[in-house]
Amino acid sequence: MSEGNEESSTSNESPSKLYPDLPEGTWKKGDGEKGGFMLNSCEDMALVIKAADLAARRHRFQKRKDVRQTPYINHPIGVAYILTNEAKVYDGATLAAAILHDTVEDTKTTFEEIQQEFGQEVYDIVKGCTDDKSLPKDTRKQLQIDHAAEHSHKTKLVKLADKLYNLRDLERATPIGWDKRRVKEYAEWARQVVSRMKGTNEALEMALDDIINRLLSK
Ligand SMILES: [Mn+2]
Repeated sequence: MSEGNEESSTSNESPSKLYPDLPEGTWKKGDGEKGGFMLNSCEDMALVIKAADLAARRHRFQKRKDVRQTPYINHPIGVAYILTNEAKVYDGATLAAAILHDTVEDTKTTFEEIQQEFGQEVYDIVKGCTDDKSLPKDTRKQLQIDHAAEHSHKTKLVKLADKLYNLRDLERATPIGWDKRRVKEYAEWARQVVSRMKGTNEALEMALDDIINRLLSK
């Protein structure tokens, strides 16, 4: 057995035993990495599951715009998964908000409900990710560009992961009713929004740059 196995042999021990200096219910992934690497408490996990339950119920009759009519809920879950898997974001409020980010814009869910059930921080992030659908589409798109730089760090994370998910969908298959020109327009608009949120998360920004460049050069 190599020395490298020593560490993994202790991996099923309670994290609080491994890191006795940390408060109950939290532990750090790796040692001494940035603050964003703090793993969630049980309360955070419960918040994320509660968000998944509400989002699944509210989006239950909705489909994505692809030919295969993918259930809509695949999108918010996928956005949260981009955050944990690629951006290495484990903050409970950010992940719950990622799962809920389209519930107010696209279902009967209200901001008041999000605030009451999930608290101020999740509410703030969801609010930052919600377009005012009473405005014309072009205005909404322009407002996203205009306000991109003003959002909180956590809101920017969800917005970047949302864009990345949508761009990957567009690259995989052109949605019903879309042509190549519209796909390029979306990529160009995404480039403008994303460029105003630089310095938020390196992994997300690199993945976004790559896919936007690919879509624009097609
Ligand atoms: Mn979305």
